[in-house]
Amino acid sequence: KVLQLTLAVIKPDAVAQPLLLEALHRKILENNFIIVRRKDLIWKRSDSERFYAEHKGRFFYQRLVEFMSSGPMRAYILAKEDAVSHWRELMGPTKVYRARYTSPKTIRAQYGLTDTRNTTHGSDSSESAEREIAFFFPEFSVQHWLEMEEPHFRM
Ligand code: YYY
Ligand code: MG
Repeated sequence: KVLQLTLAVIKPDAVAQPLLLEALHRKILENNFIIVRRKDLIWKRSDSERFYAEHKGRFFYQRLVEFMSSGPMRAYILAKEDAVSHWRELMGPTKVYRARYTSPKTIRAQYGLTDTRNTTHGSDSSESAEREIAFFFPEFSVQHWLEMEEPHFRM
């Protein structure tokens, strides 16, 4: 089976709650993702603006940029078969109240505070995963990982 990489981020609202951070880490493991890399970091406002450039001009852009640079985050590179869609499924819909209505067992439904403070990020395609992994982990080489690490996880 082919392992796919995705970027998962635990946002500042969730990192601020140590037990929630721990629970989300556990959830990743319980769902059989391989934790390829992990990093705790704090964004400058300019990092936030760059990462969310596609949303510039939307009504929530300022509050999003502000929030994502408001405190520590934890980023993971995760690997699994269909990692991108599996992590998105676990997260649930972007909007917390919609998530609570349509998919109450998802992370955002259970722990999200608002549409902006929605606990987690996940790449939405393998193309955005590649771009977002490079953004968070500029030192990471997919090629090197495929050669040196991925073979150890083959079943
Ligand atoms: O990929 P995902 O995070 O599920 O949603 P996007 O539509 O890409 O929006 C990115 C980010 O923007 C979202 O996680 C929170 C914020 N946001 C918001 O604050 N208010 C909205 N109405 C929509 C999105
Ligand atoms: Mg998105």
